[in-house]
Amino acid sequence: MNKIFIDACFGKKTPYTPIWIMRQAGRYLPEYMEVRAKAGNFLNLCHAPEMACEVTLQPVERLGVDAAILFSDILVVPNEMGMELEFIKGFGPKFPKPLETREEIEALDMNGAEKLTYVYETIKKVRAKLADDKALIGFTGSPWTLATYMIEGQGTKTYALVKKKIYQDPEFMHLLLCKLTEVVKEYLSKQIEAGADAVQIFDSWAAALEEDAFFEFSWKYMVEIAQYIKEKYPHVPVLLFPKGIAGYLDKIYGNFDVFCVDWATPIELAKEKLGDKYVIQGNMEPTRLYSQEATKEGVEHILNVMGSKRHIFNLGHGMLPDLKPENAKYLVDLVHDLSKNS
Ligand code: 1CP
Repeated sequence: MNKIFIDACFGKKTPYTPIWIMRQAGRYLPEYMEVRAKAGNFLNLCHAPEMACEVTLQPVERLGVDAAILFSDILVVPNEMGMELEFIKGFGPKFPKPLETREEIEALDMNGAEKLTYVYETIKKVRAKLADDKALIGFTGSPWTLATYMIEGQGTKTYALVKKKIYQDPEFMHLLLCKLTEVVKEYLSKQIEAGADAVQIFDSWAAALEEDAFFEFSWKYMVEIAQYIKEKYPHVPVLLFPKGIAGYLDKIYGNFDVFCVDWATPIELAKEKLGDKYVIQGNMEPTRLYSQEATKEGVEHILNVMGSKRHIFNLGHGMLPDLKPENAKYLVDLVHDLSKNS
């Protein structure tokens, strides 16, 4: 059976515009909170395939989205490369011993992808239970976004530590980024072998970099990974999400299928600059979901611009935890209804 999300990724005509929502599994769903309480904490949940499978499927069942996204986190990769990781309630992720020296980079475990067996187990379980016409999206953080956390130790507003490395010791950065690129290639390959139908690379901190630095320290590595996956698995769509780089769209290049647009980039601009070359995913402003009226206005605008062609609907970043599930359902139904046969 055809998966409408996969057809859309390859630019094929589909009966309506497919939709999934970044962070569609998570704290806004009471059924997620129940499973998470059983798991004890977030990382335990990622490590338990049976429960991770259950929360991956929850938004498909409740919202009727066209794709599931693997429930995990980008930071399990550095964790399995040997960096201790904590998720602190009310604060977020933390690496208590961030990377400082080249020796520490050299000591990272290059077999990290082999150790992520719980992720592949989750994918196998999800694929076995998911309907044939729904896609399962695997994912990873980009080398740059992962490196940011590994050097800063946590989320940051200034990126001071990691950017200091870029300008004071670029070779340190490239050494780390090359290692992450190799592990991520293996990680995505293994996700695909386990049953992921498509893969998305999240570059959440792309906007921290000025143009030349973005292409040298982030995009180049994302494109290298995409090229590797496209050569090995041409039937698997690759989606790239560099968040916040509206100003650099003219210089985007590479062999991948879907360009994901953040909410601050006008969809008209993304379509004009990249719509002929790539399918576009995105990009409703996530807080519109607090109001059904604002949601309707946002959906109508985006669908009008994209004309139900070469487009996958999504938010321009993740769903917020205090959102009402019925508003997310309203969005999914509205996108399906309004894009049908148009
Ligand atoms: O239950 C909880 O309290 C944990 C909250 C949570 C969840 C639900 C975290 C901690 N991660 C996740 C799941 C997650 N993370 C998914 C699951 C699939 C989905 O439904 O979309 C995905 C794809 C991610 C990816 C991720 N983690 C990114 C890239 C996407 C993005 O949002 O930009 C990033 C940057 C992270 C790091 C991270 N993990 C968790 C938090 C709160 C954060 C962000 C922290 C920060 O802002 O620095």
